Amino acid sequence: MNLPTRTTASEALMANALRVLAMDAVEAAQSGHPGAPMGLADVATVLFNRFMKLDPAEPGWPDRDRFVMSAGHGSMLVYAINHLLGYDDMEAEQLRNFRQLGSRTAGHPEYGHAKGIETTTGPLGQGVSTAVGMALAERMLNARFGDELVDHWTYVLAGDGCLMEGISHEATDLAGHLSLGRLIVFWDDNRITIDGATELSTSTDQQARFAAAGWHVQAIDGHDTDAIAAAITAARADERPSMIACRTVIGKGAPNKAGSHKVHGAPLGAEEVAATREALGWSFAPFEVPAEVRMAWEAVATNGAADRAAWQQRKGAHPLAAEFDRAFGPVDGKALAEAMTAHKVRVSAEAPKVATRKASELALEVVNATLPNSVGGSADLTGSNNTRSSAMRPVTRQDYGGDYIHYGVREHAMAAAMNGIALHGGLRPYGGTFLVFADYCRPAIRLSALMGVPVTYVMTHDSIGLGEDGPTHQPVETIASLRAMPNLTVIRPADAVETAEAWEIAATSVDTPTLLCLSRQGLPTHRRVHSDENRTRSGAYLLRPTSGARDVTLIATGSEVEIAVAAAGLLEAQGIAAAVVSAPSFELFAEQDAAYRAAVLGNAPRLGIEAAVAQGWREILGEGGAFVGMTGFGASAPAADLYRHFGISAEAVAEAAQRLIAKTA
Ligand SMILES: Cc1ncc(C[n+]2csc(CCOP(=O)(O)OP(=O)(O)O)c2C)c(N)n1
Ligand SMILES: [Mg+2]
Repeated sequence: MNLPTRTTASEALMANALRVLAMDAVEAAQSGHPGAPMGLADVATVLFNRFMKLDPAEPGWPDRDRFVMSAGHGSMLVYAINHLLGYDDMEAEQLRNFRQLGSRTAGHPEYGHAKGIETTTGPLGQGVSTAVGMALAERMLNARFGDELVDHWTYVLAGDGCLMEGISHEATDLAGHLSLGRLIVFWDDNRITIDGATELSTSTDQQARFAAAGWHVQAIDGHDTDAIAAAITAARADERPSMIACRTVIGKGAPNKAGSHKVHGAPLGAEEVAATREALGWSFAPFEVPAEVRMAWEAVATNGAADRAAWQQRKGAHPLAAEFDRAFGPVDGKALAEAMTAHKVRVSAEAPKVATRKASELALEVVNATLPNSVGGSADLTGSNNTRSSAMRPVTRQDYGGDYIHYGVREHAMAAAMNGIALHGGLRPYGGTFLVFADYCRPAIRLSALMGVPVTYVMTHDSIGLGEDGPTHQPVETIASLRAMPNLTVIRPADAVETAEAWEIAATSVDTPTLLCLSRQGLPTHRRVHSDENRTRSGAYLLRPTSGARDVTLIATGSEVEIAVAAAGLLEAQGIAAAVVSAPSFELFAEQDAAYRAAVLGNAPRLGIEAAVAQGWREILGEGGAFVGMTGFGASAPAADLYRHFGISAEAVAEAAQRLIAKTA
């Protein structure tokens, strides 16, 4: 391969510009991490100067290379690079206002805050794992659209911390297994973390570890520009994912503090800043960059613009151009709504008694047949999560043309990889595990929510209703904890109709991830009269109205809606008018206007029913409300026995309703 040598003469200067900008911005903020940017400046310079394909004028260009700063505390490196590349939203003013309210230069790089930030990083290990999803998406789209349209690389800078984190072990294992050759990880091997030398806490042979997982591994001096370039060239030539161990000095350039954990996360101080300028021979004022350096960095952008123009031309003449644009464009919500309405007509007529995990599979047949860029998967629970629809076929290292990913027993990496797939664009991922293991992926779910990427989590076995597997597998606090997370839509559908509606919401979401809580056990179809309207979208609605004034309102979710309906029947026999509200999504209900919410909730006393803890219900139930659910962990037994044992039954609900009415009267 004939690799470009764009501007080599001034690479040392280009790198020093990054060092000084990072050092000065941290000094101005009196907060931040100068060590990693200064140590990684040479690696970053060679990568961008000789290899990266990007166009700051078109930051979303689908065939750009992806750059992930997994060591997110080194955010100033990203901001300095993007400033020098000429991104129009990363002016010097942004660097001067590093870490200040309202600036784009947040403490850690945040997706959506500024152009050229491919993913939010900071929670160590997430970046490298998200990048695995990006590199996988690249191969999957390459299989669909070919080299002319999809042919790019994912580059990651990861520190000691990223590689220590458990998620990186899951993710690198998966990347090696799938032989994601378009992924190149630079390990910032500076042997320093916050507490001091890495020998305090790790003895892992990282090179051996990556080699064991099927990676191509090299080790270089991370300050030798030619060695860096040669290693990247060799990495690109190898079919496997590559790890380049870059031996670096943290805070390189600072004469007295380099190499010490003291430069990890504190300003250098005026004296050391001056000494660094002196040592680097840098005579320019803070945020002043000499024209020669600026031009060298801008040449990278100019080259990238030419690459982008050539790609645009190729795409213009490509037979798959329209399909490609559709994959990267908005979801065809109209087509899905039509298909899902037809499905709902069938389901409400047939009224199957199925678990909502099975109903989810039925809905997925519709979603996946309608949206060709839907990508499924499960963390080794495919048969239990019902995530694989009939026409799906697995993605393998030999054939990336499939649309179903066996993530293995790696929940956290699955969630992070799904973020990466969604961020990459062109594909819409969903993936399954047991709801109780949401905690095994929570940090990545949190990033989906924070970034606003429309990933769908298919979480089955959502209560004690899973039965014999027992309390290790029975979520009780999980749903409440997920409802506490901002910008996550949690939906716990009650039957096959609500499940279809939930999938329509999830599959068309633009900037909110969706988490479906689905039952293991069979549930009756409550909605037997078809309505075109997606009632789940309102979050909660009157499922069983009363003929006259209500004496009590029973509000339930998921599998407990059946119990609420039965309890309403018992109460009716006693002359008590009980309305039943199905409340599949608290978040969607909170978005409705006050009049709608008041009409649904009514003025009668309210009783909530959910086989989970009461936390989070008060907003719906009000001060005077009552709750039937769980107060501690579950147990191992058949589901029906457990519901009886824990007092979650139609009889118990009817009694609780009577007590509530008596108390309020
Ligand atoms: C999940 C997580 N745990 C802890 C932290 C806090 N933290 C930030 S940087 C860091 C040390 C990172 O060491 P390394 O990756 O070697 O970075 P370097 O000091 O070399 O810049 C820690 C513990 C974090 N950001 N994320
Ligand atoms: Mg380190």
